[in-house]
Amino acid sequence: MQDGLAFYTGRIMRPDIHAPLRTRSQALQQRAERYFPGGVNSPVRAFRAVGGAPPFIERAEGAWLTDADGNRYIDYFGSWGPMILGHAFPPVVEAIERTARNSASFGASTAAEADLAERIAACYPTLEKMRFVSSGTEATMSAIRLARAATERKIIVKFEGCYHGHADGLLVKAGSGVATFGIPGSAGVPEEIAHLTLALPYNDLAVVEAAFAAHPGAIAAVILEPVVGNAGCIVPAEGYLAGLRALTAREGALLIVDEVMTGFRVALGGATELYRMDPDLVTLGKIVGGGLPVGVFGGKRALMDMLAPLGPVYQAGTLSGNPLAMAAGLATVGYLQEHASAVYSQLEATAKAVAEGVANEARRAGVPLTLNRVGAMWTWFFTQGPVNNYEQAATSNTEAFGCFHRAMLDQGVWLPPSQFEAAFLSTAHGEAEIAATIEAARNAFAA
Ligand code: HOZ
Repeated sequence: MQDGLAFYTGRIMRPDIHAPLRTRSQALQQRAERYFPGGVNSPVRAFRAVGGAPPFIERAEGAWLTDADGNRYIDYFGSWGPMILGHAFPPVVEAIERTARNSASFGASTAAEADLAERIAACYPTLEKMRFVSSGTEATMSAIRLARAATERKIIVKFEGCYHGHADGLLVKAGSGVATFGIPGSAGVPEEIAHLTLALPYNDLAVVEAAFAAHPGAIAAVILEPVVGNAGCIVPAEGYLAGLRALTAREGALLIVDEVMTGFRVALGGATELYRMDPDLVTLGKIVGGGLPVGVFGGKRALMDMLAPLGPVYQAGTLSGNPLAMAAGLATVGYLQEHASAVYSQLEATAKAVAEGVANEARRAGVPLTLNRVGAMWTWFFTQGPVNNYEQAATSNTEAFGCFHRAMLDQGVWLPPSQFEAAFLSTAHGEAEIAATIEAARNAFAA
């Protein structure tokens, strides 16, 4: 065993820390396994990468989750991103309640769709026109269809460890659950489709240049997470994003910036604003729906007008622009817009305090750990680092991460249950939560 890494054995070393009882959660998991593969409706919820049974959540308020046994946890995954204002944020709850009284769905247009679009366009000038869909997967899938139609080309460039939802062509060397479970792609994706996706290392412009040289006039689009969240948090190198913009423009390919995770998270205008990007298409999700299922794709007017009913590219959805989702999105985006300066400076301060506080505890305990963070989105990689691409992220000691995760959970701190996911916090996280989290980490690292 290496120095300072005794907790790698899988034990919490402080004898006074015990896992709380989770008997109701365990029973609920057993019942769920009768109906759902792995007992879950999305693989990353199954805790397979960190061990232990996942607690079932009964309710949540602000920064705190309560499980079916009444145990409470400080939430650092925020429903995988959307809950930037904390759980059951009153203006969001009121907006949903008010809207539901007029019926949950019409399958026809409502004023709220343009109300939300107007607010989004004010934060993301690239989105001259947009479409609402019901998930991030739908948004990226539709953006790619549009890019192929606009360029009359077939090949898509993506980056290893980036995850853009579970559409066939985007699962090649993907992040999130695909990286968590160590599978190279997905069974059921025909080779002919996988071959149309080139997965390249992130943060390396030369390989993108080489791909364009190897496939002249054939690459329709480059899609990326501008700050990677789905391989854990990876920060774009200086000049990388601008370099991709210049390369794609030169080669007549489109640049699709997937801001499903970073949108309204790393800044009000997401990474597009933070890194002054000018992409052709942007995808959004998570926060923009305030916790309800929403995705958005949009971009330059001429491109978007290729969509039916104006143009030949087909895309549709029964629940697209759903009134409840629009209401939750409007309440969330409206609040963020109106309080942007206070919200984003608070998020930066609290995220910095907790992310660096835990990293300092690791350093004191002699545990090799690399912290990557952009605003209220970060990852503690259990490796010496640096971590600038998926290959480097994959050097992390995932067993150590699993031990750390269990030790934190048992002390009431719920981290995303995979080394290859980003942690998030909300405006509801305050000094008490930060202090309790750092103390829990100190205990977890105490060998
Ligand atoms: N897109 C989420 C973050 N990686 C994962 C959510 C899920 O797959 O359930």
